[in-house]
Amino acid sequence: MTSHPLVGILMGSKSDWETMQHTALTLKSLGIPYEAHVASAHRTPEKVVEFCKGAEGRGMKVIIAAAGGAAHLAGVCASKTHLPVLGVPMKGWATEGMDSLLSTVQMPSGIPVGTLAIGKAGAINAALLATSILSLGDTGIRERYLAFREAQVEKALKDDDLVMP
Ligand code: RP5
Repeated sequence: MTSHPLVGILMGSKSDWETMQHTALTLKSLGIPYEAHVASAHRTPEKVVEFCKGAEGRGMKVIIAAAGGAAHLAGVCASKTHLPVLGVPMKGWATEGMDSLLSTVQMPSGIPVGTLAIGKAGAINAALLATSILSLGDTGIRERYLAFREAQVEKALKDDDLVMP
């Protein structure tokens, strides 16, 4: 199994970690090496640019960028790397994350960001989508991802048993 980080998680603030820990936990559970950093498109733009420019050279395959409010982090990341960038809009703002969602998802044509749902669901799904992308070129990751999905089916079927009269 590869030990160098395949996924880079960037978040605009430490306050985003409460949500983004779910990305990290999901990647960990699937055996995907990652690294996570606080780097902001407006507070520390040079750090964001340096990270994204160096990501491919360091062996990374996917970048996950999380931000709230005027959430331009994912777009800035995507402008500095051709690697797939997945955006996770943070909740908890004046509009419950709609501002984050729209400013992450509404990229003008030419620089794509794959945007996930607001908050925890998006954080978990960003990890799963990253795993799906990685599974295209790694049979071990593919097997672990398929096993995860199968286990999820089994759990859902068991849950259904519980609610039957
Ligand atoms: C954004 O501002 C961050 O991504 C975070 O969601 C939000 C608030 O940051 P803090 O004021 O909590 O540091 O850039």
